[in-house]
Amino acid sequence: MSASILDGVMLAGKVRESVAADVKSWVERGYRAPKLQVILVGENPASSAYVGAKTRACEDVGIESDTLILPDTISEIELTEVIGDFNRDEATDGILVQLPIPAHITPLSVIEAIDYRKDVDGFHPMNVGRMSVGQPCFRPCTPAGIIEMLRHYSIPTKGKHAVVVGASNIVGSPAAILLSRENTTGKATTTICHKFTKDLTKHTISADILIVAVGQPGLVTGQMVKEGVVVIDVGITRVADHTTERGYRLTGDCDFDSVSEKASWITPVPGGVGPMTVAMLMKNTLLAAKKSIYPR
Ligand code: L34
Repeated sequence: MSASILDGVMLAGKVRESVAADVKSWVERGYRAPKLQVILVGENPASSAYVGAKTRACEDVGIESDTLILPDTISEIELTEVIGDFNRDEATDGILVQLPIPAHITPLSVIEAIDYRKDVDGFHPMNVGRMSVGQPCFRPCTPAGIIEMLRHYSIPTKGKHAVVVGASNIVGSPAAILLSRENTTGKATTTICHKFTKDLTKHTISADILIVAVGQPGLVTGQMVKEGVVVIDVGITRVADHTTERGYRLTGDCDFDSVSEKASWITPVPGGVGPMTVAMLMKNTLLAAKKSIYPR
């Protein structure tokens, strides 16, 4: 088998078009445009690139955005105070602190400082908890984007074996929750693998759907998967490459050539999950502005 491509750029475009239309009618009804507040701590080049993609997407769909860049020396208390100001600001609908943040700050403390009604990343324990029990919530953008892709391409998940490699709070863990829930697209039998998993291949080889979110180029090879598997490669690592203009290329966690020989579907890197993450953020920000999830 030779895999078909799950086209994240195309599908993200569709999602953004639909958000843009909804924003337009929201504003035509007399409401102000939704506003996203991005907070970037320090100067991580990859983070700056992702935040740039997010603010361009906002502009594209009619969402206002502002990026506050803070020095990497900022204390946890100062950062939570800044967040408190945005929590209280009526004109701010969504708040996002781009991760990673400097090591002296505890990410979950910062995330918990965000008003969960403005937590468009879906990382706040309130949203994670509500997702876990199947209540309306902000779903994390990358997992929500993965679900959207599976749905768009009519890839069944019910009763399938979904294997998630990587147990992060941003991707792996929430992806596994969404895939295993009975009340959403999901209903899959789900295995979560992580750095303590013994014999990774034993698990990946039985996957009908394989989601890899580790950040380790080439971790999964063709020999580790079965014929017909659907592969979602969330990894996006900059690997030095002096033949390119930027001096690097982006590489996923899967060895694309050998895995795509066996897979039925696969996401490319770039052009797969990344653009979907950005598109789902637009969707969440609109939901926040409309107070669709948490009416008040
Ligand atoms: N708070 N931190 C918070 N929320 C998030 O949802 C993220 N994530 C991850 C890192 N930190 C975060 C992102 O935004 C990863 N991520 C992200 C966002 C966008 C893209 C990749 C990762 C993206 O647009 N990727 C493009 C290529 C971009 C490039 O050229 O560098 C792609 O085609 O994959």
